[in-house]
Amino acid sequence: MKLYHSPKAPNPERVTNFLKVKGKLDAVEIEEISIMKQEHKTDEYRNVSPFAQVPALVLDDGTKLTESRAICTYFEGIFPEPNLMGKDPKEKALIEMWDRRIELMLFMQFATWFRNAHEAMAPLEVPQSAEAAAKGEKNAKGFVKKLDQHLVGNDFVAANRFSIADISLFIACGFAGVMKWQPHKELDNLGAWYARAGEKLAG
Ligand SMILES: N[C@@H](CCC(=O)N[C@@H](CS)C(=O)NCC(=O)O)C(=O)O
Repeated sequence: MKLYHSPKAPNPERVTNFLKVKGKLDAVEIEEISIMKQEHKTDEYRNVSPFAQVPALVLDDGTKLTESRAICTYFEGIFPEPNLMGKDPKEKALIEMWDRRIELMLFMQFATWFRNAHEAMAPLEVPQSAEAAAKGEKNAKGFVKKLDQHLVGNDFVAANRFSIADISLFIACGFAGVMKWQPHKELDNLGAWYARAGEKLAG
């Protein structure tokens, strides 16, 4: 199977870090797609990913998976250990709940801010909107404050153990630096969690 990856871009990094924690990075052939060079906009790549986004996973039978969480669900199924998406209905629901919140209330909001404010994104976000950027920034920063409170007494984001939700949040915190924002350095509980999650990701 082949994974289309853009190093440093947060959604692809969620998938490669998920695989890394599983110890299975070698199980996929990786092809790098440069978003900055707009390689994801070619007809050839659109044939893999109709929305021209990275990551994408193409299975050996030709099936195309083009949502990072769906790709992780597939990897969780074929590489069950260590479990990262929940072992029973309650854990699965809690982990999905937090991972979706991180995706919708942090990733999406941060992306709106970054794409509408950063000069490197100008060719991809036409036209950029200062109003949209301000809204995304406010929403992302508001969510992270709530998350910091959630982490009082919780070592990890969901179900009292390391999971895909921690991987998503860790990647988001690191990527926030492109807007000179380091939420884990501003908020104490998030900072302590960042150190714990970093240890798990380092193996
Ligand atoms: N919902 C998708 C989002 C994928 C996505 O937005 N990927 C970004 C990189 S982090 C991308 O391909 N951006 C290129 C563009 O928007 O032109 C997923 O989770 O995989």
